[in-house]
Amino acid sequence: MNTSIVSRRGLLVNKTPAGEQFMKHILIVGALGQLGSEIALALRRKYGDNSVVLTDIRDDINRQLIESGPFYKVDCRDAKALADIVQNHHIDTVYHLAALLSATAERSVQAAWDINMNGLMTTLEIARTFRCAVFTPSSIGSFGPSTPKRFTPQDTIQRPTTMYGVTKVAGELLCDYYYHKYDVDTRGVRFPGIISSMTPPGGGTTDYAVEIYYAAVAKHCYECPLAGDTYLDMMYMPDAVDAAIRVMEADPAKLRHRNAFNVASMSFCPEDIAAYIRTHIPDFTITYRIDPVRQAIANSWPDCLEDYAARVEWGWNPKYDLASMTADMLAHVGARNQTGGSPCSQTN
Ligand code: AKB
Repeated sequence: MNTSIVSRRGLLVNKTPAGEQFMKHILIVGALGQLGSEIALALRRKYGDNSVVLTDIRDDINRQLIESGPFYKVDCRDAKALADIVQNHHIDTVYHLAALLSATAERSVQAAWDINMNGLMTTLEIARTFRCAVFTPSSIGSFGPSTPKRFTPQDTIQRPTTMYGVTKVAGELLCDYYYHKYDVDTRGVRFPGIISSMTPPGGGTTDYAVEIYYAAVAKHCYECPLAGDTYLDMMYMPDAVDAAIRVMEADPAKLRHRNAFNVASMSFCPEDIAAYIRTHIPDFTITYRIDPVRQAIANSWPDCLEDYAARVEWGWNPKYDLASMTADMLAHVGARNQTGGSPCSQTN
């Protein structure tokens, strides 16, 4: 029988007989972004539409998701509005997903600090007051040029050279702080670039790995903003959603780390992804027009992470590699784009 118990400082914890946690009433802050919209779908499917409350700063996209359950248009820094929602819906778990991504953050440094840090602080304070668990995504962007580049360890040097990275390291530390000081059940993973056929990313360094599939289907060619040999960790969305849910349901007794677990599933460069696309679209071509901002960010990040802690502590086990993801992406993007491709003679 599932039970609810109270932890040492008053945190309400819902547990299955096997010791795993389960969530009853979930709030997603930043629910209409790339990650949020697919985590929202998966959580609504698993826990019920009315048990998963969504908020976002905008309400002019994804009507279907907005209308499938409770939704509020709220700025992630609006403490009063979020506290009211948490109280009224008896929220026990918050997914805090509102953030500016790396390339946007380099262009809007102060806004990135404000949204990424004050947004997270608002959620953590509400979680402390109302005794909620919190999921916060960190990123491969929390590493920098002095971090070991290959098989980057779980616990290692973190001296990022981007504003996004600065906010991600600060966020990891803040979440650890709230756990140790206030017993808030904070958990999280360091996501790589996320690839999805449903919701486009926005303002990230790794966005090319989504754009390339759309360009391949529509035009059989792609002009890439990163150099052909730039290796980065990437992950297909179903695995990312699985990580975000699985880490929150993990038995806390088994967690030695809490926030910022390295999670890896594949590492590739633009030349690699182009080669895999060519196995489906033989005349696909890739050309390069390097964006210096994105290239500098990518050069400062690891090539590939080591993720032993996540595998041992909560059973992280990704399903997709570059071959299976490419087949799935091209099938989904192709199904949406029935107009067919045309040879690439014009610019992207
Ligand atoms: C970005 O490129 O900024 C993100 C990330 C790796 O965190 N996708």
